[in-house]
Amino acid sequence: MTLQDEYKKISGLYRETVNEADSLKEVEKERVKYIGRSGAVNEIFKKLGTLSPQERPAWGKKLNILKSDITKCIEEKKSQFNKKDKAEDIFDPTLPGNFSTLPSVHPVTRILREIKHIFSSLGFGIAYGPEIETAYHNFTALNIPKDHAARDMHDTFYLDKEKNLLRTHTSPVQVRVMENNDPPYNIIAPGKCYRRDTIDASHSPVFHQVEGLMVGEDISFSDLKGVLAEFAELFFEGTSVKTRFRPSYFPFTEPSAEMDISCRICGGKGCSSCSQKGWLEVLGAGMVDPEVFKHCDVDSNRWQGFAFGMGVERLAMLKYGINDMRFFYLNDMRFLEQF
Ligand code: 2NL
Repeated sequence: MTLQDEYKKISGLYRETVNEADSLKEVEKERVKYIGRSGAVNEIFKKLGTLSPQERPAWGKKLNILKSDITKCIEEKKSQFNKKDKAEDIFDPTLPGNFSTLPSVHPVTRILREIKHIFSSLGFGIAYGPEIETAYHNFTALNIPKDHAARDMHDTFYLDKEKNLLRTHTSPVQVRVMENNDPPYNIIAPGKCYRRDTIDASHSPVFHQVEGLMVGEDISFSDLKGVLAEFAELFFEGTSVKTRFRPSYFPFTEPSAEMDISCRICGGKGCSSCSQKGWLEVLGAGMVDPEVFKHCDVDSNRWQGFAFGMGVERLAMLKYGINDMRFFYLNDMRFLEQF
């Protein structure tokens, strides 16, 4: 093709192809194609040498004008895309937000912390102990005889024939505190417990318990009632919860009692969540049996006091109105995100 033909072709073509580009990348391709180092215009410049000296200056001028026209056309096209990109970046306060979940504390951990905080405020210290226990600390020292139902293979995870096991409650922590320290005692023992239970709405083979022990020279059943009613008041804050104590039986306490709270759903009238009773059981307690003191070498003629035990999952279910314990262990984000 002659210089003249090529000039005609390029000058008639560039507007159309540049305007057809539908992205900045495409426009850049067009720029390289027409006015890049080895683009079409430079190729025409190379052919200036084929013209006569008379013709050359005029064609040189024409080619320069073509080059600057193409440059202008490309810049205009580019600025169109830039404007569009900027418009997309503008913050639109009417659009829905990006909802991201903030990290939160597991409901069982939360309740555990609340219980610890309340008893700390009432003057209790916190004691911890091993989850692998001896049958002696878990049963014998607590006056649970060898043929007692709780010792049955069905309830306990034994690690060997009969000596070591996974603790079935946190009472052995309190036994160890009494073994290793002189009275008075004023402690709680929070932690994981294990039982060979089938999972259902109210059972889990791993669960959490908080036990407590208050022993002194002048601690009576009135102190038991006062401390535990105060705990209920603080734990179920602001709902004017009522408490009542019913006689019960535990091998490690005498007398023994269970504490109920008035049902917060029906206000005590009776509904399906309290089995029409108007009351819900929250914990077990009692005066430490002298047999237990004897095992721990504590003089029961001088020292007396009370102990109690509560299930953390149970308290969490009561506080949050959850009817199935399995929610705590499924780790479904739709459940966990609510805490
Ligand atoms: C319940 C009942 C209870 C205790 C736990 C205890 C511990 C020692 C001595 C005497 Cl070292 N007692 N613990 C006493 C009464 C009740 O728990 O239903 N827990 C969920």
